[in-house]
Amino acid sequence: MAVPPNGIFRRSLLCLLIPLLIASPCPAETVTIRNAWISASPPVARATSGYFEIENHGHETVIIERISSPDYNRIEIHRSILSDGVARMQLQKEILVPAGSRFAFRPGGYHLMLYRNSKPLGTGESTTLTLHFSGGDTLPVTAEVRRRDDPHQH
Ligand SMILES: [Cu+2]
Repeated sequence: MAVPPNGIFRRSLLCLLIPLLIASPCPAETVTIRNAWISASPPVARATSGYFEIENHGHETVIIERISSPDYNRIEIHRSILSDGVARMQLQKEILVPAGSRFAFRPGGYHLMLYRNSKPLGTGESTTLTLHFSGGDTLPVTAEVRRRDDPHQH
């Protein structure tokens, strides 16, 4: 990302201070996150998947550029697709949520791929997913570890 870390902090502080009356709202102030969860994984698995729903109440498109977590080295945004009858995952650069719309990460569709850096979290434990929006605004979200009902869905 082109924005240096201190630039991110400056922008985030601005987002706290600037009221929503002006034309350039900060994404963290205009979105609602629901149902954030991470799929429970066996101890041998290096990666697991995560999901949430985002609703953009604002008047501008919100762009999720990156997601981070203290419990995972790397989090990628993937999309599951069927190509010639074969399930594949496509790496996504960013997620666009137009003004007034919702976007859902869900099994079998868009999902987060989380590569852990320590022992796997158990069912009922939770972690923080931090959403990084274009412009530098960030939003921490609590995601609970749940069992996935359908084991082949990804
Ligand atoms: Cu994936």
